Amino acid sequence: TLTPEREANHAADSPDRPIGFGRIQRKEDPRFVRGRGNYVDDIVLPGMLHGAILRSPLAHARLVSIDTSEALAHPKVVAVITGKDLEALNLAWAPTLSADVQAVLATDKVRFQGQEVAFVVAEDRYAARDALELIEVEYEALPPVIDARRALDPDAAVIRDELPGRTDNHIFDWEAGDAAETDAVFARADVVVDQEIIYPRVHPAPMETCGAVADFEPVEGKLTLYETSQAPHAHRTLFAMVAGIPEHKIRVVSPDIGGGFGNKVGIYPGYILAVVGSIVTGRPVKWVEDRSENLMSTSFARDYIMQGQIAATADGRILGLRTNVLADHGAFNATAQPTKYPAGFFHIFTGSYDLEAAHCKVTGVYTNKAPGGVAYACSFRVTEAVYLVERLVDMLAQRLDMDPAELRLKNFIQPEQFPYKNKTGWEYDSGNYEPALRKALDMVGYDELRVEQAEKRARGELMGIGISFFTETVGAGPRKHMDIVGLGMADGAELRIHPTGKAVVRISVQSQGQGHETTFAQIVAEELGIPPEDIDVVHGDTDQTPFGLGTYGSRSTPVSGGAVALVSRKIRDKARLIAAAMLETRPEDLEWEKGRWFVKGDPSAAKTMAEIAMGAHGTITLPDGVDGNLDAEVTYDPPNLTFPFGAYICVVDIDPGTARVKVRRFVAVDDCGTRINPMIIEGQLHGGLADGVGMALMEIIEFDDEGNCLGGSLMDYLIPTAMEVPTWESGHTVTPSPHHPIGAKGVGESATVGSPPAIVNAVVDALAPFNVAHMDMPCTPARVWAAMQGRATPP
Ligand code: MCN
Ligand code: CUM
Repeated sequence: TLTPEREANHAADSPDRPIGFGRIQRKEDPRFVRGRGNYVDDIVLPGMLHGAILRSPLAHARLVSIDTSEALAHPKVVAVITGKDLEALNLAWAPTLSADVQAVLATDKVRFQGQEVAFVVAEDRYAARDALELIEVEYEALPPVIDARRALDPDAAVIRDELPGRTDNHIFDWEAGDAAETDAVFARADVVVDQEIIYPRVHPAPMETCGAVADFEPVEGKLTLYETSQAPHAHRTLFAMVAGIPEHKIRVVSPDIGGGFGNKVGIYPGYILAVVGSIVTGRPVKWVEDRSENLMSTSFARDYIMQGQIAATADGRILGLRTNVLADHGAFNATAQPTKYPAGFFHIFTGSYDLEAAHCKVTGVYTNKAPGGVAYACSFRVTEAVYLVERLVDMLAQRLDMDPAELRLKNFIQPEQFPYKNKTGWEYDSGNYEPALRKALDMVGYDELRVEQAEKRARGELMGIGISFFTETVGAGPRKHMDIVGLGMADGAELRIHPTGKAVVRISVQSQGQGHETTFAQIVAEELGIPPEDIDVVHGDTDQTPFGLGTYGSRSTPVSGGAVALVSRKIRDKARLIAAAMLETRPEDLEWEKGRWFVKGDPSAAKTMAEIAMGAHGTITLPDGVDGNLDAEVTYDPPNLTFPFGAYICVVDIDPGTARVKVRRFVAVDDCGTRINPMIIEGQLHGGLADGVGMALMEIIEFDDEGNCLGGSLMDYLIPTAMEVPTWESGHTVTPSPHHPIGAKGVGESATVGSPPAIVNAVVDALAPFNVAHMDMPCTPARVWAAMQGRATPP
């Protein structure tokens, strides 16, 4: 049987589908379901060579020597590049997105298992891989720093000893909120809950791994780079700065992308090596990593050790929150986030509650692990923040013997308090939390579930109900507060209406599966009344689209969505002037109705957008100041971020014999303001909820004492399948953003951010008979079993 959602989706392509916002089927899907997508690995250029990367087997070692002679003698090998070669070109080190540098190929030391050591370029992929085994590398092992808690010990090996004056593994200290005020609030609290909460290292593991095809044309000096990128324009500027190729001679193309989830924000050594390979050989070079390379060397996520404290009165009024975080950033600080915020947007850890004080401090450290840290639908670390506060609130409820829903309802920021300034510097744009939570409670049948749970407990069965309520902050800018390596976070849009009334809109953001070709056409359709199928959305090619910072932090709708609405309105205004000339009346006498301008009081005297477009390109005398054609462009600098929110409730059953957790039900009520395409929103939520099940129950990238990565394949790094997830039950409320042109807030990361605490809260709730107060993710059978035995989490 079909869920109501699926039934609605089946009806989505009915002839009376909306022109504008609404449930329409995705324009991009016909090519995907027919296998006609065009991914980086589908690109084949004449004379193209293939690159492969030799990676370090050790986590920390001095590089003594590299002998490439045998590899070079391989009949199909065209070039072998080492760190020494790059040093000569001044390309051995590249700047990261966090004011650090990262080795493109190791020169002095290797600093994590899987680090890039040499690059082979050969006639085919197999030969390139074979030749890797012919390279002789001599390493001198060094003690690795694996446990972030040991990284600052005086006797810890210094990982970044190549940096002048470096004597330890400390990267940064960052804080937000008021420490003294928070201490005072804690001092007068009746109850304080104090818990170490770990958000383990996980990996976004997109279906398509990272890759690039570099094509350097030596006569023109033009580089065309096809790459898996969430931010083609920012990448182009960085390539110009790193490689010294003038920016107008670089074209970055991100074709179809098979999932990004933050994994494709940064610039990896492989991309740079493909470029160097093409320059050196004079031929196009393709580099595509395999699954293990992706899991072991590209941007991981989380890895936060959080000591969290929550203070409240005896009757459940939350007073304050405080946390001290140790952030493991791996061997190079390559996290991607606005410059001002080394811990991303973690300081929204005050959540959805009206507090008197809050303070957080984050310390970043180097370890001998892969770099990264901001990925996997994290909204710049709101994931960690929501997990922390929602676990602490649940622990407080347990301590006070209060219902967790009740406790949340009692402490929510109230609707009349918006725009709400929180204690760490955010201004929440809008919110109305209670109806969302009440709706979720109704949908799940909360009271009946608690009765069922009590009955089951009496019989020795383990059933848990977990709630989480999250507030996100997504849509970075504005540019004056937010930049990435100096590039202000604003985005452009260009809209061109062809003479026949068909349109093309060019945007600076880059879809990796979010359905932008559909939803951005819908924004134009809503504003201008042109059917979405008549609007082509162009993205992912720097030669064809306006500058902008790209897709991450669910910023496409909040930022580029705003740009597209405004550029449409610019066209609508211009169309009014042209329509007035065509109708021989004054613009003030015209009224807009979706798709046409008509004379006030005489709806039959009207010009449709198509007629106006033809007029704009035709022979009529245009009014003064109107320059013909129907084109416009804007750059949108958002005044603030948007603050979507949601109420999630999870029901789990735990097998008392095997400790296996089964997610029986999951209700998600989301509020992302104005909804452009409900079907796409549900798709985003379903994917994010599955992520949540993965992180809560299965996924972790662990290391042994030597620094061997234990999550380097999908045999070891478990991700959920249809077998592990329930049928999602979703609902929504609508609280528009007051500052966004169409009132929309981002939604792409909401479910990944909001769901893990609901699931862990449910697991801990199920384990109440065993007096479990907290357990760390992932709640695998072994860990749950240990918790049931009253033992600490097993390794
Ligand atoms: N949308 C809507 N109405 C709203 C908000 C959004 O209809 N009020 C639609 C948008 O128009 C868009 C989609 O929902 O088609 C997601 O929009 P948005 O929230 O703006 O997020 P982005 O498009 O910026 O996508 C980025 C976000 C991030 S940061 C990660 S990580 C993630 C995610 O999207 N990676 C994804 N979802 C993903 N989904 C897929 N399939 N693949 C990924 O790599
Ligand atoms: Cu943090 S993952 Mo998304 O922002 O690309």
